[in-house]
Amino acid sequence: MIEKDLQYFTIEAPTPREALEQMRRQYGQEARILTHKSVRRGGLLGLFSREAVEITGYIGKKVKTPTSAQAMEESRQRILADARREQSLQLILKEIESLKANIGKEDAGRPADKPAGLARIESILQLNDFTPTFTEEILARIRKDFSLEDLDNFAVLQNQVLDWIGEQIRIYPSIQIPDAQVRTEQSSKVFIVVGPTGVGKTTTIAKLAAVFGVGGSSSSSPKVRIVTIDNYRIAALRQIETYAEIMRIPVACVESVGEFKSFLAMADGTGLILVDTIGRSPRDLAKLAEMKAVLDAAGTRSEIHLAISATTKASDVEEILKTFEPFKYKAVILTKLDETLRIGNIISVLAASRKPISYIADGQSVPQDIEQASVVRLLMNLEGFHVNRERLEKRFGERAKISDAYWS
Ligand SMILES: Nc1nc2c(ncn2[C@@H]2O[C@H](COP(=O)(O)OP(=O)(O)OP(=O)(O)O)[C@@H](O)[C@H]2O)c(=O)[nH]1
Ligand SMILES: [Mg+2]
Repeated sequence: MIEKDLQYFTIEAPTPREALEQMRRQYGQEARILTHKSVRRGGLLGLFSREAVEITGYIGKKVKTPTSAQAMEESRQRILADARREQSLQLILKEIESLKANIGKEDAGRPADKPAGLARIESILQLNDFTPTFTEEILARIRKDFSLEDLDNFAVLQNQVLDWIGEQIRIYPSIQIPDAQVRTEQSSKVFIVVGPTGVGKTTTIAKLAAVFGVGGSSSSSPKVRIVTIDNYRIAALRQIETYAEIMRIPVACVESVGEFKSFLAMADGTGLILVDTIGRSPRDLAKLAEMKAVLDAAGTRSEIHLAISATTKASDVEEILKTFEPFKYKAVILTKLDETLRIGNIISVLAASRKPISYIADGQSVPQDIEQASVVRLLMNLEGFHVNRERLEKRFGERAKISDAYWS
């Protein structure tokens, strides 16, 4: 008979990431999450509040209380397994002996099959969920550029690998709002966020509106306006209206091409028009086409960005990138970075499709949990590497927490 002896725990931390890290630290790899909820602390309607995260979970240990027949069978199996392991060990030892003998005969500088440094990098890349193709490309570069001797210096090796990963990450520049004096209808920036359901489009729009709306506006030409085409759902409309009201930013709703065109004409002189869209499943192609027809009304001055949650697995990211391709999005906004410890999957897929990242969102708090995308921020998120931040900043430039502007 096998029983599960479960130990339950509850952890509260400022962010999901810290909660996950604390769980790993305290309870190890075996720990499993049962529930996960956000607890808000202070603030008004989520604005300026600091959220905490509470997770509950368990660690399970299998406890065996066998009958005597089972006990005999089990010890028989254990002895057989030990014997097999012993045999495999003998085989491995033989293999090592023959490898040792062969290394001496190999040409100088030709790498053996998988030296320790290479294997270590491979397991770090796997730990971070880099795709097999991305991992293989990095390993091939190491084999090409590093001699066996160089591979012994792991510090040098990992710095080189971090540089190679960093070079694969493309960054899209942050929004530039034209000066008030030169703003016309045609010079307003129209920044549209599309993406699958629930990834954080509306929250991102609210964060950007707060950050870029700093400095206020004259009553005739607001610096920032929000427009939503997500007015089919009352709750969605209320959500953005609430944010807009608190931030004193005008918000409008449009449903058709005609309405969007009239809105744009009316919004003449606005610095930045942020467009929140309907959350759509990538499979809902008819609705996506309908939405695209409305967005096309903004013409060439509009810029579409695709929001993707960092928790999405590689194959789904590929599918989302493809489905939203007709929108000709300029860059990807990576949301919910705080909810995962592994981002190799996203880095791999974006590198393969050559798509840049514009912003990174890492929490529910408006407006603080957003920053301009930077190579350093993403590399700092990788697990298993000893990251020298200063070196990376010299190589790739510094992080830019755009919401700092809000508080200064
Ligand atoms: N942890 C975390 N949660 C986020 C982040 N961004 C948004 N959220 C949360 O994700 C949930 C959905 O956010 P929304 O902004 O409503 O997502 P959406 O894409 O507009 O959703 P739909 O309009 O329904 O498609 C909310 O609970 C947000 O607080 C983030 O960066 N990190
Ligand atoms: Mg929304």
